[in-house]
Amino acid sequence: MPEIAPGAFHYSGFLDAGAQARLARDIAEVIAQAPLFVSRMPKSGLPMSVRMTNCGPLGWMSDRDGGYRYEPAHPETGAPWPPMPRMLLDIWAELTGYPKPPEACLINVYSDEAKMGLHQDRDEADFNAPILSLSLGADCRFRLGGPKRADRTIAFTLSGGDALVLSGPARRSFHGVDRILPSILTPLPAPLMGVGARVNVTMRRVT
Ligand code: MD6
Ligand code: FE
Repeated sequence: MPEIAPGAFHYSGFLDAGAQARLARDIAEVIAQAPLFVSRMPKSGLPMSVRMTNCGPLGWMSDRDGGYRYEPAHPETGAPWPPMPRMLLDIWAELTGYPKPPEACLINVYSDEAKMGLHQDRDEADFNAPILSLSLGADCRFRLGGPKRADRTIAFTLSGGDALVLSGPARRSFHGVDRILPSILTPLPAPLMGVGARVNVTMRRVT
């Protein structure tokens, strides 16, 4: 039932309201230590519409000259990323069963107008490890395709509290966020209120 395409698992309502509030508190603490920043597209230098930060040993970022990559420290403060909250490590173990812990956790913050173009997560050395995402706040229209950009896609609603695992054949599938759906009725839990409309965290193995 949660397998929406081979290797792609959508756990609708995985986090109840209490768990969403605890995750929001953990993410607010990460943001307090590692402020949100704006990554830029390689070459063009155009800013992405999401703001981001990271926790764990490595963090994902992008800028005009260095391109997409993982770094051990925040691009603006120079400080190492804060540790990954226990709750995220536990959920990784529960949903992926992968024998090693995630090395990177990217936190993306969407305004009502933000989106994320169709992309593959391929800056990691290990494609055998799944990627696990958790969402908070507003619903979004999420699009999932196949290993080639031109492959047929499906679209579905990803809501606050949902988990999504891309593993096996879906690990290399193109995916993106078409748009954030109206957020008045689905605000981010208290400690994140006002930061944006939607927060998504993705945990990965990198090396
Ligand atoms: C987002 N998610 O939900 C963007 N990537 O805002 C992703 O890019 C993503 O949800 C890999 C695996 C799961 C994901
Ligand atoms: Fe992705």
